[in-house]
Amino acid sequence: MVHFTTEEKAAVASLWAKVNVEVVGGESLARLPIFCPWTQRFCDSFGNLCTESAIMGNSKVKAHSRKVLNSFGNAIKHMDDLKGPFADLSELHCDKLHVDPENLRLLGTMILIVLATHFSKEFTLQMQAAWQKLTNAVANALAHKCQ
Ligand code: HEG
Repeated sequence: MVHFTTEEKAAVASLWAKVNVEVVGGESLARLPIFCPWTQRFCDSFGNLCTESAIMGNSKVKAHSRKVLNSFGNAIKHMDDLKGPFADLSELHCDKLHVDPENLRLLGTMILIVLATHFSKEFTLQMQAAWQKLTNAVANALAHKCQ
């Protein structure tokens, strides 16, 4: 189990307070199929995903990304124990959707990239380290049932 220091928790929370979940979530999720076209196999029901602008403007991608980012908000409230709160989502992603755990990590990386772009001044090395720890921990909690 990863341990977050008080400073790391404070760093994560201070940036999270400024995050617009729809914008950051939308751009992060949209970047997944742009950079990793193979993930599109999960998006059959999402409509037009053929071009970058179609992905960025896709309302289902936006709605889904809001869900994904809100579950990061939930993670921030439970940083000392992510496994419990993510147990059901782990079952969904591993047993039902068969998402490759590598893609769970990739989405975490896309979130880091988007945060760094939006908050370039605040995204210090310390801030990056704290967020990277969180995105890894969330990916691990989600992948827990995939083994
Ligand atoms: Mg997943 C559903 C969170 C990565 C594919 N994902 C969901 C839901 C949440 C969530 C909260 C809604 C569950 C519900 O409605 O009960 N996802 C989530 C997080 C992460 C992630 C926090 C990041 C690490 N998801 C992820 C990746 C893929 C994926 C990488 C595929 C490459 N998720 C996926 C699909 C669904 C969800 C296909 C079902 C969408 C639907 O049918 O509405």
